[in-house]
Amino acid sequence: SAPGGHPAAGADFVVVANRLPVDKRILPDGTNIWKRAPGGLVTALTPTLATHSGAWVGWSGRPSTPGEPEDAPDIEGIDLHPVSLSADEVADYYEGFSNATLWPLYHDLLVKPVFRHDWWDAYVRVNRRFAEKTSEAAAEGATVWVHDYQLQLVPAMLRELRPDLRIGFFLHIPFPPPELFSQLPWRTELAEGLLGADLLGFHLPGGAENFLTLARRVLDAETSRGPIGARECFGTVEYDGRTVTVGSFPISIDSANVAAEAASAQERASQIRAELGDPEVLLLGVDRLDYTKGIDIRLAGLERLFADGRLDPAKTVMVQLASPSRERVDSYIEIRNRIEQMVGHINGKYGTVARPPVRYLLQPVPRDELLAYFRAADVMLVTPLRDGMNLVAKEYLASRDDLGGALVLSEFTGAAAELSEAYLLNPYDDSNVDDVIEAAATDPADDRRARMRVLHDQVMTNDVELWAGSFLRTLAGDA
Ligand code: GDG
Repeated sequence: SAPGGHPAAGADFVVVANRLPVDKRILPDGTNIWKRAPGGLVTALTPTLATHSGAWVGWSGRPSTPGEPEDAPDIEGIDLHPVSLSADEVADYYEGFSNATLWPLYHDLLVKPVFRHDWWDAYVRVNRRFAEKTSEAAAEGATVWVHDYQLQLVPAMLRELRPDLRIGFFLHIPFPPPELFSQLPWRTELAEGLLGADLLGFHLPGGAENFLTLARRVLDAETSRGPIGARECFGTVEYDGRTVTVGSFPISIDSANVAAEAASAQERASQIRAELGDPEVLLLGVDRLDYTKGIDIRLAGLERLFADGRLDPAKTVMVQLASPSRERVDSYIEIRNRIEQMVGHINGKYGTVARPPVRYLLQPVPRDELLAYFRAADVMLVTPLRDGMNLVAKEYLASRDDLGGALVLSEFTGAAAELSEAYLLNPYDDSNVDDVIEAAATDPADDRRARMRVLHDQVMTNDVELWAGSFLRTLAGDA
């Protein structure tokens, strides 16, 4: 160790996220294997990680047994640093505080958040473990990028351990208005945790502005008052003798790759349509099974359109691909039951034995298969009640370089701020839901194509590289 107590050698760029970019699988014979888990974040950061000496601190996705050492694989030049969590910590820090307290609180209280002091204690303990691991991994003066709501205390904990580091934090979900945030018994601690960063990034200007208001009200901090813009017009908070920059950085996808892979899935796309009986209208939903995503909203809309004779169940198929998520959290068990009941009801009432109108999977689908579905769908249904951004909408648009298809998009997604040519809807307004889905399914092909041309270009130009690049340049102070 160097005199400061931190490694003389170490990474000069460190990503800190709840999950490592790999999954740990245990084979029947007991041996562990690691599988690369490709996600937007890995893709976005791979160039930066490769040109620097890069490290990634995160959890393997499985509880560890006490005493068992974590093996640490390396993938493509990224040094991986696993953080161990016990089964109790998974229940209290991850399923509890992160996903039954913060997640619903930051998503408009769609379900009632649970406030438990023992969960908070686990959250503090696990955040400290992440901060310590990061401190061990980072070289003198390194840049550290901390991600998301599970790790909001890490910036301040890390600054205390390592004042030499440049620390950025990005929140992938909405940041709520102070009126909601203030319900948290630990609102002051969380706000202080975040302010350990040099740069705080949010998807939307509104989230950044919510944070500035909160810093004034809860911490009595001095802040800028002017409006925030996407990747420009940053705000500031004066706190603890430092200036923290606050900004909006709308995330995106690896657009060029998605477009190329989707184009090569065209044959499979035609096959999918044939397998479904060549419907006149193929509607598609792709989501983690989560109550924020409004899967129930689109099913209810479909049922009303059938009931009112506005769509013909004999000529319409809706495919809903849902991937299992947070399956032990009560509110996720409830939404799953509700969705499955609705699917059964619609198929029972409007289907035939040979042709049920709704096809529902509760399984993760391989990436190339997913892109083939995007390519096959006439209408993509993205109907969340609240969503930080929504990458599915952007992936669908990138996939359609044939300019086919139509995107139905909830106004309550971050993506709606950039995608004004989409078929926008208010998921809380039943008749609007019905009108917009019907329009997207039946508008003249030329109108749909004109919209898709603008939307496809928007996503091709504003990709994840722009997101990561603009965040990291701002963090470095040379935006
Ligand atoms: C959070 C925020 C924000 C889904 N099912 C399958 C599958 N997916 C992939 C999608 C997409 C990703 O998962 C989901 O990303 P989203 O952005 O739509 O939603 P969240 O998981 O809620 O993400 C969100 C995001 O963070 C980034 O900041 O946009 O607002 O909530 O890439 O394609 N992929 C495969 N099979 C599936 O079955 N292969």
